[in-house]
Amino acid sequence: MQSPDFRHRAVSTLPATALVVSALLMGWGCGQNSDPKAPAAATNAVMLKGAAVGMVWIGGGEFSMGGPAAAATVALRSGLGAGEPMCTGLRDGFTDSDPVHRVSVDGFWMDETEVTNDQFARFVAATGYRTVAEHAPQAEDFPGADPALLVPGAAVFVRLEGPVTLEDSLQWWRYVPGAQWRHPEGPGSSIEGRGNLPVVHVAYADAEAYARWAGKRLPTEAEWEFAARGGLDRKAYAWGDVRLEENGRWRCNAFQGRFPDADAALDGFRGIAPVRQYAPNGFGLYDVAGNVWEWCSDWYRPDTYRLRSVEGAVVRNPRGPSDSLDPDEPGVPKRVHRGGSFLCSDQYCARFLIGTRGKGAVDTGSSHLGFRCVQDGQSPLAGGR
Ligand SMILES: [Ca+2]
Repeated sequence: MQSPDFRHRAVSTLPATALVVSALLMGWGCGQNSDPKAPAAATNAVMLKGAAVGMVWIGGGEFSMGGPAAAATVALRSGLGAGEPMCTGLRDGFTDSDPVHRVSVDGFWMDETEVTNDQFARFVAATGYRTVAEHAPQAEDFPGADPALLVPGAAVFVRLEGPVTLEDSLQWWRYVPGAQWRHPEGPGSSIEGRGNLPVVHVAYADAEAYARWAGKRLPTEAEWEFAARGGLDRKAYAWGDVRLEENGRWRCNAFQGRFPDADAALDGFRGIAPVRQYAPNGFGLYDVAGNVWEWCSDWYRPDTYRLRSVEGAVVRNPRGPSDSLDPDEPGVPKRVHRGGSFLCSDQYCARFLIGTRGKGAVDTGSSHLGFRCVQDGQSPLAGGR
């Protein structure tokens, strides 16, 4: 499931006016497919440990971006239990990741894992940086909100005692005053002993600030997907076409059981997991599916792929549209999220499907949203670094 745009919405909605929309319930379109006539992925990506510590060289290449294709979506749907709730994308198609189209990206370095609490702590210690969640929302941004609610805080997933209908995501998300990266569940919680967990409650500006400090940048959506596919061509998942579990082996940290109140944690984790708990993908990247969503630098629009694919040519190094549009919240600038989180399941949000897309308001972090960075450079094969 996707991060709620709490900074924009929860604060406004806590007062009586309820503009409770659910990016959660919408943005999950499953993409229908289309263009599988494109040649097989001609990736030349090479996994090499680089001079950049904790990064992998992604050699770049051409690939089929988006999906899953319509036929693949039907197959995924047919594997679900009869009568169970179903992610709207699986049911109706992931429309914003359709059509599948050919894209190429140049080579780049990418963090092997999501940025961890320990890494983010070093950045904060060196710079004194304060995240968006540590600043009070400004009254002018939330007209009509109760001033008492304009306090620093962030969106936290809360565990419910029993089943609920899935129409209103604010049943399981709360704007928690005092929640921030050091206190992921709010005051009283801490990251003590959680240094190797992905940092969360990072807004887009926070992720960018870290990246700049580290001499890196956030990935474009195309770079992210190219890397996450790990050299596989048009597969449903980062590891191929088998589902999340096979012969007792789990592939990523997601949600099992009845969403959102009964996470069976069959994959070993209820909630967020440390990085590197599951096998890496073909390029040596960990947790590209599940655990926490990851920021990409592209603005989000649902029509990006459709407009991009009109010409039929290979799109080289796309950086996304020049502006953002989410028809459900047209006034809220949003960037792309990718990879899904520990809250994803076939019942609600199957965004661990590697071609699918998420989105989020740039000023909104949450307890299941993090990031990883990339860095420009030369291939180690070219004797670059
Ligand atoms: Ca899990």
